[in-house]
Amino acid sequence: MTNKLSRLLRPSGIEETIGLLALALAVFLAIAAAASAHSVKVGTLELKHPWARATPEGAKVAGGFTTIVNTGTEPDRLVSGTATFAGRVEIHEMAMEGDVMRMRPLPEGIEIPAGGEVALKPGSFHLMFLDLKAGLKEGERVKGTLTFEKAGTVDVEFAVEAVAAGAGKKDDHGGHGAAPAEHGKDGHDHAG
Ligand SMILES: [Cu+2]
Repeated sequence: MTNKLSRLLRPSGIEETIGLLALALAVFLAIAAAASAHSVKVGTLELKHPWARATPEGAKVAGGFTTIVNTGTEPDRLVSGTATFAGRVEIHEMAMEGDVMRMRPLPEGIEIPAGGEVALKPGSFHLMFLDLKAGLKEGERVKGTLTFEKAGTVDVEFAVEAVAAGAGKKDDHGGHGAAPAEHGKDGHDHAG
């Protein structure tokens, strides 16, 4: 009777142990993922993994990125931002003009469609941090705010990632981090 019982129990005991290990691993992975990919919620919006590009020595500008998801039934609009580490923040886009990649400020901001999402990413829409007070170093978190027409102002922590992070093809000018020197060249004098 006892033997029979233990034979019945043993396999499930092992399964239980494996199950617990798997659960522990899942929890660990979830925590690790949460640490590297944070997000911020405000109203019907979620800002996924806000990050800024680490800057080379002496740089005065940096790019900021995040994907903004709107789960609401009305569109909203990213209209402005601030940063503790920069004199001012502008909303920019990069786009091909003929065969040259140029960037331009978007004074009207960026619409986030109802039930849709907009990615601020290298080579596309981005935040432009101007008049940097200090360089941005990989691994640190820096603070700012973003303001939306409807959702209002939200505190955002940007994870600073490597200069080459998010760079796509070699010929896309490395998106933004490689671009400080190119800003002026492209006819956008950010110093003014
Ligand atoms: Cu820019």
